[in-house]
Amino acid sequence: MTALANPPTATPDAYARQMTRLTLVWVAVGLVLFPILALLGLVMRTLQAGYFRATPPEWFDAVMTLHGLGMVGVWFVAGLAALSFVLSAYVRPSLTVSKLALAMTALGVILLLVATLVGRLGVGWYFLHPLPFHSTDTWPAWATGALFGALAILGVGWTLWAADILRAIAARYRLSEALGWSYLSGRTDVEAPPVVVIAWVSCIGVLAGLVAAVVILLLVAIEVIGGTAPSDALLIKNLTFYFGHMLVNITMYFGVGLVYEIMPAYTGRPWKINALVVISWNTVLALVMFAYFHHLYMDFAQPRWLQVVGQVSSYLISVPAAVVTIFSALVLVYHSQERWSLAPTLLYLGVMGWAIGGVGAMIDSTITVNQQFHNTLWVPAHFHTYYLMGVVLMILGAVYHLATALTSERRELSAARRLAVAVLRLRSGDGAGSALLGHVPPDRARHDCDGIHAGHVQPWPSVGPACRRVMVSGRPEVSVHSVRALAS
Ligand code: HEM
Ligand SMILES: [Cu+2]
Repeated sequence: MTALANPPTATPDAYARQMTRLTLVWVAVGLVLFPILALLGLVMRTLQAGYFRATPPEWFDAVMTLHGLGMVGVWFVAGLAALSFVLSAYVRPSLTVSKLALAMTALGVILLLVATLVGRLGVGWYFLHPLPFHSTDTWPAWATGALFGALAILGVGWTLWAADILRAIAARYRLSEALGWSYLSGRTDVEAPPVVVIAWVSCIGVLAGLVAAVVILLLVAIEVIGGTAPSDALLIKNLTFYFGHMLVNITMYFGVGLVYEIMPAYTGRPWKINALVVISWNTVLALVMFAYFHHLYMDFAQPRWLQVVGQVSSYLISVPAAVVTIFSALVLVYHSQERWSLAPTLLYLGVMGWAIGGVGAMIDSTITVNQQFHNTLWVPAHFHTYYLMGVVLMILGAVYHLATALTSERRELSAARRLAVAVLRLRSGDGAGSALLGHVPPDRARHDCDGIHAGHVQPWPSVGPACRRVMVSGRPEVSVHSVRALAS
């Protein structure tokens, strides 16, 4: 395998080990839920094709609600978990907050499963107000309660998680560094890598979107508990789509951040911060909020200039977000000695799929087209393209990269342990090993061997300076070479 740009466990301390374990749990959650939710998609296609006509129609809506909220949630958390992991080479995201987010995600998922599969709640991901409260007995009131409970729990958990990433970055970089402005002003002493800039922009976006979700929940709570007049349906619809628009777009930026960080490990060329990257991602932060107006085209009650801003921003944002990333990725691989193993292939295909889905999105954000395409399958078609062929591939590529890096490192560590134990045995005897490499008292050797087997004594320090020079390097590749050299 190509040398890693940032070996994931460069500091083999307890933090790195726990971070690895936690990331694997997040990834496992995603890899288990994804095929189940995909199967639900297949169920919907089967029902649409006219099979199983006896199925009551509300099942389609319930399944679609679970599928839509579930898929978007799964890729959001998988993306943020993978991003936290690569960020932990530079900053220290809190493990406690991530664990809390994991527990809250599990609870939210259970509530969603119960609301849709038991309660048959079929409001769609956008739970268009006041539809959840007018089920005409298709679903019980508790299912609506479970939906809002799930949204509240997930919203709070993810807000804390994203806020903690910002905290971790702020602990090392100043705002001007995290946004790359210091780079533009010519200061190159503290250089935040692109993944830090992208993570910063993304987590600000996540928080903005989640604040909108919190406002929705508060308005609904005031209405239900306080018994006040119904909330303005258009306001709630706008907030809901702001939340959805931000969450989906930011999930793609998580994927792109992973590509920036991991792709150079395979092309052998760095993807360093530069003026283009800084200007692009600062522009993205500004534009992504305005591009949201493309969700307002049907709401003729609102001013016309909102729609115009929506179309113009949607067109413009494709330049900094997509075009810059796509061309940079092309430059990165062009004439490089890239070995197209699975991880870089998935990352690369993800960027290209994002471009294809993105063109679909731009077409849909054209007002005159949207008048015709709204409420047709064009809409799910374009976002399935940029999700399934885009960010899903990017995240899967990143996960594959991290998993191979971790397993080869683990294999190398176990080889190093075996070697260390053999060396200690040699050094504790009376023979040539002891004479050549330095003598170790037998009980000290036995103690170290036990510790190495149990995993709480590092193999490297216990073997002595002469052997250490061969074994220790900090880089797993070298240690494995030395193991092989000594074994032959
Ligand atoms: C893997 C195979 C997948 C299949 C077969 C599939 C299929 C479907 C189908 C048939 C619909 C209903 C469309 C309609 O009639 O309006 C749908 C909706 C949706 N899907 Fe997928 N999908 C898949 C993957 C994904 C992924 C990866 C995501 C996002 C990460 C996703 C997110 C959504 C969303 C948000 C909706 C709209 C739900 C709503 O309107 O409430 N799907 N999908
Ligand atoms: Cu949008």
